[in-house]
Amino acid sequence: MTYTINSARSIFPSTLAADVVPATTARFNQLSPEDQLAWIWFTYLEMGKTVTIAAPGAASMQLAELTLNEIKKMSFQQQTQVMCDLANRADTAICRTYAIWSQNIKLGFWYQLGQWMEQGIVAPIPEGYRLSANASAVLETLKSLEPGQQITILRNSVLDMGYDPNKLGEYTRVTEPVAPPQEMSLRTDVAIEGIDNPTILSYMNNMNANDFDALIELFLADGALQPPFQRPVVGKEAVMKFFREECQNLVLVPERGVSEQADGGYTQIKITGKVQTPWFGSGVGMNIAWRFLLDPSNKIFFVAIDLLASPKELLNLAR
Ligand code: 45D
Repeated sequence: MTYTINSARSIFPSTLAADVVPATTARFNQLSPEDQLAWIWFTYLEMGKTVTIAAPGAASMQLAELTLNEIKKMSFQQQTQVMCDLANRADTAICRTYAIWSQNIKLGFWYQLGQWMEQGIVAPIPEGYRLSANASAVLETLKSLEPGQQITILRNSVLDMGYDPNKLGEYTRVTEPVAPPQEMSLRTDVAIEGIDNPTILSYMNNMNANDFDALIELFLADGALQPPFQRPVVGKEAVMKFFREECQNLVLVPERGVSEQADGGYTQIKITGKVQTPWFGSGVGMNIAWRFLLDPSNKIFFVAIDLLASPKELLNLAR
């Protein structure tokens, strides 16, 4: 048997992903725009008790600066309208600008608005705003989740905002500049209990060093990478674009793994461990599994990254 991307997606089928994340996001998306904004605000306050968001790099803020300054000059009423438009995915100039920003620029934009809301520069959520019963129920669900799951839901709510980019026709994404890879002398190597496969170790080490040129060479030309709760990104070029746009300054802390022969001389390897995002640093360790399928020449044909259902899943290396 030879593998397809589709069949590769179901290696290590007993891996339990945090399905509560897309389920909660779907419930959030049913709320009214006003409720969505207030919900995010209360979530942000709630999470602020235990974790802090790190200020984004100057480069990503600069790309949102024109829009931020425009909003800063508006009346409270206009500002509230802009935020509702974004939640509503309306067709406005700001919603169109927002639509072509990369993930980190969108997050940086809201980071700044959040700061300004706290400082009274941008319209706050009205004093005494009462969430609808549905919104309160979604907030209660969120409170019961692990921090890694909470920040993923918060991120989803931001990424889904703005005008639908699929309706834009042709456009060029606005993305942060890519920083050079970390200098060799500063790099550290991961150690993974049960794993000595050089491709896997290089994957982790190159990602941690932001060395995407070396990282992409570990993949087959038609290789694929599947981020949590997403469709696979297929082909070296698309995967490289994804690395450059969304993977700068991640910290991968793989802990243990299992490796076994699969059909046709392939090798399947499952690794579990933690991942930190630059937005929350070591304050939030997400529980992650990587499910790799390597071809007979030890190149990556497929890798899925899963956000795990619970810390218990870190020990699940069953086939
Ligand atoms: O509307 O091996 C206000 C891959 C109120 C690559 C607000 C990976 C109103 C391969 C509060 C102002 C990437 C797949 C809004 C590994 C309002 C690989 C603001 C995995 C919106 C390991 C809200 C990486 C704000 C992973 C400021 C799993 C919200 C990375 C900010 C995960 C939310 C990263 C932020 C995550 C969320 C980052 C900053 C989940 C960041 C989340």
